[in-house]
Amino acid sequence: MERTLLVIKPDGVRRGLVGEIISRMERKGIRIRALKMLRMTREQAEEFYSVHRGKPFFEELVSFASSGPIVAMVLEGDSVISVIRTMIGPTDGRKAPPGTIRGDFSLSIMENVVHASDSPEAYEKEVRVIFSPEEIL
Ligand code: 3AN
Repeated sequence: MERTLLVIKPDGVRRGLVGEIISRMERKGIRIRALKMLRMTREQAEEFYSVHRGKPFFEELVSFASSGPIVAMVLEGDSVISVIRTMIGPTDGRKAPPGTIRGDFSLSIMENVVHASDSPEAYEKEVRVIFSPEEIL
């Protein structure tokens, strides 16, 4: 069993897509091990996206990620990292195929509704920004 972090970003929460996205995870058979709503501080967002530090969109990304509440969850399942990356679709919502979360709900590369860890190493780093170990069941 593998774990991953899925974040419904401020645009997804603002647009009322929380239930839709959680429902897709549950229908797939993925287990929720932790779940919370929070607003990331600037410092948390900088740490969360530290691999993008120095890129032209970093500043805008950090501002966006800390612009409002997010819903973060730890999910568990067989090959869940790649399964969820498939379910969310490619970064650019304009190119993401219908049936994926971004393909169905985003027309933007920045405001693309969700984030999901892309490797076990990324999960370990990202989960620590948002959850303490006791919060994961
Ligand atoms: P993904 O979320 O698909 O793993 P990453 O990790 O390459 O994509 O990018 C992280 C976030 O940074 C994206 N979800 C998006 O919000 C933003 N982003 C990535 N590339 C760009 C870009 N070229 N212009 C603006 N924002 C971007």
